[in-house]
Amino acid sequence: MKGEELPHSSSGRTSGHLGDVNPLAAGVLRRNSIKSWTKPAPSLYPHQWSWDSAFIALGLAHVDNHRATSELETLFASQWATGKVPHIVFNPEAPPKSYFPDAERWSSSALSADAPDQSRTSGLCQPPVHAVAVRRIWETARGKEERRVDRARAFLKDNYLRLFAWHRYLLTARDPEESGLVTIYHPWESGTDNSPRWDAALAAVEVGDLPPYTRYDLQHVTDPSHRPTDEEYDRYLWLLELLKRARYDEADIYESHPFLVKDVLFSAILVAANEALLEISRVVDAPEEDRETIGAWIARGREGLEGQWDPGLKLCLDYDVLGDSPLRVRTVAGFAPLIAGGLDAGRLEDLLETLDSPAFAGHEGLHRPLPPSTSPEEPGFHPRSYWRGPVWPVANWLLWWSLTRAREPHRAAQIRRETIGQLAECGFAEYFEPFTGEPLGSTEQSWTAAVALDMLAVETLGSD
Ligand code: 2M8
Repeated sequence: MKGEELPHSSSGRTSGHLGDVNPLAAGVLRRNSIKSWTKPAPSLYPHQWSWDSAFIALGLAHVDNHRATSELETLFASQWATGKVPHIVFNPEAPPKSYFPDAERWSSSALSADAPDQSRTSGLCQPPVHAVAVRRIWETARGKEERRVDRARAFLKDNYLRLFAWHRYLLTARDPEESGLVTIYHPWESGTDNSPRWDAALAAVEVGDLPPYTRYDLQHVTDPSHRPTDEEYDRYLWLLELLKRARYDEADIYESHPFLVKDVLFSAILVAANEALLEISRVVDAPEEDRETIGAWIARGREGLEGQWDPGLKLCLDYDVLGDSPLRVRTVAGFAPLIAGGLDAGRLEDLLETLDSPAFAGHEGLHRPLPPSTSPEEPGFHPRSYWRGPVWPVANWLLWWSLTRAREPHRAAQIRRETIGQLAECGFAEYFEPFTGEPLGSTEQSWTAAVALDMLAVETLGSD
């Protein structure tokens, strides 16, 4: 794709006009696109990431339906035999020494017969936003010319079984207890990598004899404090080493791994994705039996989340399987029941109270009333460090979308207005300092642009 100049000032900020956000966001996705898929960011992330691609497809559905479908098809082409959709599909043409851990370090196809032969992937997975994106592709095609509707229906038909296998994997291999909650093996699976959600469970991991490594991520950011620390990286790499020793075998991992955590955000996204899958199953005329199964998955997920509710904090908490205890930290993940949907009025009120409280969007001194990824009242809060405090547009999207589904249009509209305003003011950064609005991490982050496209377009869809 040919690059196109943005009206950027030297500080990397956009023009400040709300009306410019849509074309500028589309430009970010065009510049980050490679063949049939899109890099999460120009240089920091040179491969295909799973949930980034789902968000990217969601945004692309509004501007280029064909690209939206190819984004997901490329990702699903690397699905494991178990149904797992890998968290990274490596780009064989990425510049050398641009991202670590690389495909060699994961060695997934050499170690596991379940890994795909034709591509190289990581051995982990990420939150399953994909069915939500597939449904969006359908929603944006519906009511358009016949050819487009037929193409979208065919795409749904081709991908329904892949989505079903992906969700079944999460409901079985990742929840042998049938708790309704997904177990993650690594903070990278949560997508909120260095969040203090994981501090206690990670502290219990003893790092053994770690093969040497060099971090390349630090060369792409202006300040290393925006990224996880070296101590965190040692633990991340040690957990990877242990997964390799288990040859990525789920039963072995469950037996021996020192990091097994029930992730409520991941689990809630799975519930919402199952709602989308249920709708997709109707479009493709799937067997009634499938619909019953998906319905049962939704109910089990919501029940599991209810069991993790902390009435004192008025938030939902992750659960450390090995420590047999809830992880009592206030982060945006705590709004999981809102994302899962189907709430009664009391629970919704509790969550809205927490969202508006000084622990989150009501905190004094915030640049904009948007929830920091970690509550500023938490000891683990850090306003510049990645998932420890900065505001993430992609997390705002999850809340905006959930509030819309919960029929809270005014609150949803406020998040949308502030998010789009932030991007108009500061550009499509990966994340933002909550008190100053300073853009942090990578510039031109694809999913930031994608959620802006979706937020700007969806009100005209009339379906959400
Ligand atoms: C971040 O995670 C990767 C590891 O997967 C990294 O820091 O190197 C997270 O923000 C994750 O949620 C995201 O999918 C990925 C690519 O944007 O970057």
